[in-house]
Amino acid sequence: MTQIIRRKGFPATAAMLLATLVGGVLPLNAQAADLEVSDARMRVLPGDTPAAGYFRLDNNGSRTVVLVGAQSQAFGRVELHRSMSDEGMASMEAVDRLEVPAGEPIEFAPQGYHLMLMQAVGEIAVGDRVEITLQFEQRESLSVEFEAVPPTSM
Ligand SMILES: [Cu+2]
Repeated sequence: MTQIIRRKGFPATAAMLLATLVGGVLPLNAQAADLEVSDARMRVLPGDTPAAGYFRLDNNGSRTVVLVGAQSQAFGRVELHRSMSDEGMASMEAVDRLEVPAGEPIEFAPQGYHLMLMQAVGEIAVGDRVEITLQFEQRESLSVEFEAVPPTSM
């Protein structure tokens, strides 16, 4: 009797093991799942002045991801920038790569990191939604909708 029960039990255990393995493999197809972008917005300014893109990026995975750039069909050129203030003088510099460790969210926000959105292809009005693709080192890109907000918005 004991033998039969064990034999009956084995396939069930195997099936569970398989389900666990498959469950562990499948997320590779949705690699962006452990990356979460929230509060994606862009401050639009009149004329040819570049817009600034802000967002929060959460890395819910187990390893560091590296943001290396962004692009958008709505802009001729997109760069990662960081604003700095040195003895009251505001300036900004381009950032080639930005490491986002697991569990340590990065905020793109005024006076800090931002996407510099240059050479707008068309007029962007407050309330518009514009798709921007964030590019990472050694993993698939992530498309995010940014909402256009007034220049006075934080
Ligand atoms: Cu900038």
